[in-house]
Amino acid sequence: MNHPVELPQAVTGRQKMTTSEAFVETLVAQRVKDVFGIVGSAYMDALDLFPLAGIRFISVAHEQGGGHMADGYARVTGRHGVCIAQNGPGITNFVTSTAAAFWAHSPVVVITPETGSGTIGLGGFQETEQLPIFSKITKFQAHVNNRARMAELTARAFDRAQLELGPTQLNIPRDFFYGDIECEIPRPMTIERGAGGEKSLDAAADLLARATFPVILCGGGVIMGNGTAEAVALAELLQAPVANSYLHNDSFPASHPLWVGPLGYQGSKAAMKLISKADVVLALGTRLGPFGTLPQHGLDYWPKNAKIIQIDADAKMLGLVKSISVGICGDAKAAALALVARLKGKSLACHANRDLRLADIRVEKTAWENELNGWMQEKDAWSLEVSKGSHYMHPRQMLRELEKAMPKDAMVSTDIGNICSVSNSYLRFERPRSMFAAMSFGNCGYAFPTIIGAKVGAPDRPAIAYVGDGAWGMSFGEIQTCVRESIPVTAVVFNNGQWGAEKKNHVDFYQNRFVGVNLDKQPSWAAVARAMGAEGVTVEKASDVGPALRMAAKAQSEGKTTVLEMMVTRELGDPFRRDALSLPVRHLDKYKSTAAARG
Ligand SMILES: Cc1ncc(C[n+]2csc(CCOP(=O)(O)OP(=O)(O)O)c2C)c(N)n1
Ligand SMILES: [Mg+2]
Repeated sequence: MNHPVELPQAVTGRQKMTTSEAFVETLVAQRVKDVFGIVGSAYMDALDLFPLAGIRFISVAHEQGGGHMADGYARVTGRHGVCIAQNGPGITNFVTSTAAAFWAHSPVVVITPETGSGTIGLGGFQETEQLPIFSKITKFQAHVNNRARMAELTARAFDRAQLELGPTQLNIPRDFFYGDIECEIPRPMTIERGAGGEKSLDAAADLLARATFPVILCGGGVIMGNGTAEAVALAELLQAPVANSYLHNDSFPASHPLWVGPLGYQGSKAAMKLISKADVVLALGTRLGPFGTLPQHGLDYWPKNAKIIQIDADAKMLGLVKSISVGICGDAKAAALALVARLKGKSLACHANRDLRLADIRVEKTAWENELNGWMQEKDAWSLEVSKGSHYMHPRQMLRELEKAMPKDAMVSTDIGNICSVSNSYLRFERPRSMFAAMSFGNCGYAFPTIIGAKVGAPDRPAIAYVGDGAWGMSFGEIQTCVRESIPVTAVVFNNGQWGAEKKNHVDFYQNRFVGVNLDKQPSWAAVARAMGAEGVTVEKASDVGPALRMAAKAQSEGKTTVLEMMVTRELGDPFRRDALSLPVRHLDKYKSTAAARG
């Protein structure tokens, strides 16, 4: 149990209270226990009540970090993540984290106190229009336009975040935290989602019964809908291979014989080869995001002639990216159960060739594991050149060692960068709510604060962030939060002395004309960690990686945060955006020397 203490109850019945009391009591009713942010005069009257309301205020180093922490907290608990800050600059610092939570489908409530209603538009202090800024990165915006509506609108922001699975904004003119109202505190809405329409479920069951090579693609909806057991039951009934959608490696247990690994950038070749053979794909709880199904490893694997059944809780996602044969607007768990019920006892075409398909799965998985075992370093000319003579580790070699030493039940967040992306090949999980990658928003600086929030939500689980050194420069300030607030985590920092993912584009497309990609004169990140009151360890040898990770995980149980600075070569894996870059064309004489050579 993470939170053995009895949660305080909100007051019941219509009664007189201040608006700050109404606001805080609504948080209590919504079972809020932790709020991330930086203190500010704008909401001080409400903040003053937090301790007696049983709400912990976690004081962070930068509001963006606080927003990511709320995201990590929401992703691991399934409950709301909450962040708050000072009007104006504190709130604009939430923009990136809110956009990231939007694409991670995290129920984060972003509380944004704003300039006082009496002076809006006069250009006083810390004023900016706070609603337009968040309008495209939230699922719902509540603006408290009247003191009497404080509890109602606060509750709605919470309900909508769960209902639509994404961040919502609660905008409150700061003077509205003062004053008396009479109100009743609304109770949280209970949301029960269903399996989807009967006809579409029938059509899906019919397609699956006739499929000779069905493949299941498990997405974030399986995780958020707590539907792993149902996905396993469906897979076992069909004896179908199961791939994870991009960056949702925790959507199906990796030890299961039907698991074949993740699709997408640096994903599993076994998953790609098997899905390419599918005649029916069951996309369970995935929006089939475009980046997640791009060709990889030279494989254009998406089965263009297969029938696609897509199940998503958000009706707007059905058929948006890929054309589908059947769209089911439903909850992944309930839909999987409904399909099992329909298919049980039916004669299934895929049972006729079951043994052949199972053998296929085994062959492809073994081949991919063997390939990974032999792929300890990158083999392109540039990587060979920069790693020649280096006594540092090969990134892949280090990632394999981390995988082997990964503590049981660990939560891992990953950042955006070349090495973090390559880690997609090596991250395997047994239970959902374990992998917190920076999702489609793809912002550097995501992983470290996100794992801090996850640790607050699940204090008994080992919490590990994978971060490139460039992204680390953006986010290491939150070590202060770990130390100050006693939130022990482990950051694994990949020191390759470069913004590697972008440098790879210079290598592949711009003939090594490097601009702004080398991270020279970096401090020792291990020494920085120690100076900030955490543990800091520099790791140079592959054989030291496992022991260092195990030690750092153990230190978490002693309350200590550790930064493991991994010294790796400058070699680089495949580029991120091969799909979006072109060779340079130049018309002006002045720039001709930078044009791609013809030929
Ligand atoms: C906030 C933000 N700024 C810039 C980028 C562009 N970008 C994508 S990957 C990357 C390089 C990451 O470098 P590092 O964190 O050192 O990891 P590496 O690629 O070296 O493994 C950059 C700058 C981004 N995704 N997010
Ligand atoms: Mg780097």
